[in-house]
Amino acid sequence: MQIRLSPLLSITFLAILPLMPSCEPPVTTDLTKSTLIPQPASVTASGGTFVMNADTKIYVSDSDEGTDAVASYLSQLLSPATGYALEVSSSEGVNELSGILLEVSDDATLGKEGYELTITEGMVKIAGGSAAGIFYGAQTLRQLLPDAIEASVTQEGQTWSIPTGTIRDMPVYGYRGAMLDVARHFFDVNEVKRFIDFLAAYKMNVLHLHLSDDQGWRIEIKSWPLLTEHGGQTEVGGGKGGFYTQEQYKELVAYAAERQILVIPEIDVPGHTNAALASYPALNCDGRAPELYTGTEVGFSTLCTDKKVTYEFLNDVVRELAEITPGPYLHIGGDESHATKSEDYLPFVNQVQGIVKAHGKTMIGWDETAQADLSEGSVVQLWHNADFAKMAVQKGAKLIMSPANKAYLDMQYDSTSRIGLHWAAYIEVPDGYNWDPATIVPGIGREDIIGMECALWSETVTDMADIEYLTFPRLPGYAEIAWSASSLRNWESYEKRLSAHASRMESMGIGFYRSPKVAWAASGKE
Ligand code: TNX
Repeated sequence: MQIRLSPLLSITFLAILPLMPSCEPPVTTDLTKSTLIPQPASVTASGGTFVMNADTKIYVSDSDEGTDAVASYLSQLLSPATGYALEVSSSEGVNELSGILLEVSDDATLGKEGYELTITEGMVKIAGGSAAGIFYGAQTLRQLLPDAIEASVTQEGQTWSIPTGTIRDMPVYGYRGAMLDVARHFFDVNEVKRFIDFLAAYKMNVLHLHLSDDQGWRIEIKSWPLLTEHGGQTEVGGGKGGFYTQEQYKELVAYAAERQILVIPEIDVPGHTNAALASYPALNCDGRAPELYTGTEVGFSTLCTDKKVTYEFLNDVVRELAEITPGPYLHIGGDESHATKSEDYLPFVNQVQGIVKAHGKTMIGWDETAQADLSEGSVVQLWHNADFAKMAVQKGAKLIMSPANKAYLDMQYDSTSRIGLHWAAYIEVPDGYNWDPATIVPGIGREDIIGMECALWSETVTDMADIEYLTFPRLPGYAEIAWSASSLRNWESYEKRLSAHASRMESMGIGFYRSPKVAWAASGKE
């Protein structure tokens, strides 16, 4: 079909062209109009602008621990697009500071993760409760700069201005996580680093790595080398799989730590263990190793819970993982163990909990583990069963909220989404945003919860483009749920801010899902 415009219509069309939005969004001088995600606790504008230029320096005080690292992170973050050196120097003895100053605040009301960002025409000051707070202030500063700051090449002719005013901000939850399943499909070190960068940009602070499942074992365990030599060699669909050496894992832990992100490793037991069972016949009750598995069924495998070698194996795995994991937590899975006899499941979880404790770590388990004798401090991650969550709270445990029908990044947006599952729900962008961890399960409140985590299971996720498509634009919403007070959150405000983030995501090279549920700002690039 051909559409012809009448001459009159085309003239009218030409006449309105100059009124259409240009590619460059207008620069605002009103800080309260900034489209920040997550929404900060308070914003006050003063109507001017600070302009970053080739002479701008980043100052740190010699006495503040950890701020050096944040300063060089910030310098490296802002350098590619600006082309500026953004030299880091000591604030000591400098009379007329002009530039960006990072310092640890003595204002206890900020908490460790809070910050105060004060922007005047001559100066940007980020005062944080600790290096973490300063890091989050730096992420806010990043979002206040024009979207082009995300470009990987120098943006000639761009003015790097920021509206002046003050932002005071701190998170509601101390645990703001995302899980990445590297077992169903393997993602290499660089891909995981990019995922970590996504989390950092939205002030999330936990990366939960699902390191083992039926389809693959992804972390080198030196005392049981076949786990990766054999069990790491494939993935869903029969691809070549892969694994991280302990050195590579440490590299990821360090990369995450530079971004204030804690890595929580998960070894899923006693179910979801076909890759381990295929690697070591002794772990099977009948002493016979199954074939490697490349399908997507769940619930068919189990470690042999009454063999001594099973616990020797787990002790070695937990010991080696604990040695390379500086954070306090180890996740032991525990979900969907349908092949484990029910009378064996609880004693097994109790025993694994003891092993985790013996190696100085705190156990996290999926909600089924609430049935065990939870020790003080153990944490339960809700994914589908509210009764288990209540049981956990009754036993004194704290919860991480990951309800599958709200927080699973592997759920399709709608029935037309090119990848993803839908067993729990279709999760369009507003559905992923419009809920509150503190009210979603009746009887469970704010005080029972340490935070929330979204989860990207990877049965249908094969590469970075797939990760980006399912993660964006939902991730910023999960970050806001975990960071911002529920009284400050509403869809109308969030939708506006998210739509303004489209060109930012484009500059970051993120191939995001252009949800029809979001009125995207015209970026000129569609
Ligand atoms: C359920 S959530 C699982 C995973 C699957 C996921 C797919 C959970 C603890 N177990 O094994 O990958 O659904 O959405």
